[in-house]
Amino acid sequence: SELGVVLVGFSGGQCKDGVDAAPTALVGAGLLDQISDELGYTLHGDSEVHNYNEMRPANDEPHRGMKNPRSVSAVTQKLATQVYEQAKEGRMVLTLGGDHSIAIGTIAGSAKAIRERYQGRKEVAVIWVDAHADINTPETSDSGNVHGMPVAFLTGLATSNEKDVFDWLQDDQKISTSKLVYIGLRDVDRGEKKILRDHGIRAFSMHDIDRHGIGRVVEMALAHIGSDTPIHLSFDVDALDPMWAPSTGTPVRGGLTLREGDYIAECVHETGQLVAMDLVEVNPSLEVTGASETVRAGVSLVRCALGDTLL
Ligand code: DIR
Ligand code: MN
Ligand code: MN
Ligand code: MN
Repeated sequence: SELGVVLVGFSGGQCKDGVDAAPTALVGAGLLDQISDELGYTLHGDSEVHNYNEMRPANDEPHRGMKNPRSVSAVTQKLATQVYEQAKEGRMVLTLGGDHSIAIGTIAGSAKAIRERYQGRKEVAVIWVDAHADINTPETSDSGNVHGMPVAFLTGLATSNEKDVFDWLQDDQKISTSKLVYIGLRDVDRGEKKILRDHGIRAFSMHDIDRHGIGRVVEMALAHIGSDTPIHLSFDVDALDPMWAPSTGTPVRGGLTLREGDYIAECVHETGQLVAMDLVEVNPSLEVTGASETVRAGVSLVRCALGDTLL
C-alpha cells in the first residue's frame, strides 16, 4: 500500500531545543527503510526533513499568552496542506515530529481529506495517546506552549481571528469532540479537566488502564469511535513511561509500557480504519543514558501501527 511521509523538524510549540531533530534520528534508525523493505509500503512525500524552525517570522511576540504563535500557525498551515495533498490521493499519512503542536496541521489535513473522500458523510476520529490532554485554550494554559493546545483549536473550543495566528483554520479542517478519545492521560491541567468534563470527552487515564487492562481499554476506545469511522492516531511518545521513553520534553512517571503502546498501535492497525499517524515529542538531545532508547521506542510504535506482526 501507499504511504505519504511528512518529516517535520519543528520545536516552536514548546521551549526545549532538540525535538526538531527527531525525524532525522528516526529515519537514521532505519524507520523508513523498514517501512518500505519489510512492511512493503510504497513511500511518497518527504525524503528529506524540512527545517520548519526556519519559518519563524521576524515579529513573533506572544499573543493571548501563546508563545511563538505566528511560527506555529505558519508551520501548521503548511502541514495541513501537505497532509491533505497526500491523503487526497487515498494514501495513509505518517508524520514524524516535532512537538505536538504540529497536530493542528496534520489533523486539519486529515479532517478535510476525509470529509471530501466521503462527501461529508464521514468525519475523521482521533485517538490521542498522551500523558497530557493538550486541550488547553490560550486562556487556560499556564505555560503558553502551543503543544498543550492543539486539541482545543482542532475542536473549535479555542478560536482565533488574529491575522496569521490560526485564522486559516476552517470548519472543514476541524474535528468533533464526540469523535475524540484519549488513552494514557495522567497529567491533566485543572482547566483541561473542566473542558473534558463539560464536553463529555471520552478519556482513558492510566487509572482506567490499571483497572481494566490495556486490552479492554483499547476495545472501549475503538467501540466509542465505531467501526465505520476513519482514524487519525496522534501518538505523543510521553504516553510511554520514562523508563521506555526518557528523552521527551515533559516526561511523566507512571505511564504505558512499550508493549502497551505497541498494543494500542497494533489494534488501531487491525481495524483497517487508520488513515494517518503522528509520532511526536521524541527529543534525542535529552537522552540521559542508552543513546537511542526513545528513538527505538518510536520506531516500534510506528511499525506496529503500520502492520508489523509478531507472527
Ligand atoms: C501542559 C503540558 N499541560 C501545558 N503539556 C504537554 O503546557 O499545557 N503536552 N507537555 O505534551
Ligand atoms: Mn517535501
Ligand atoms: Mn504529552
Ligand atoms: Mn502531546
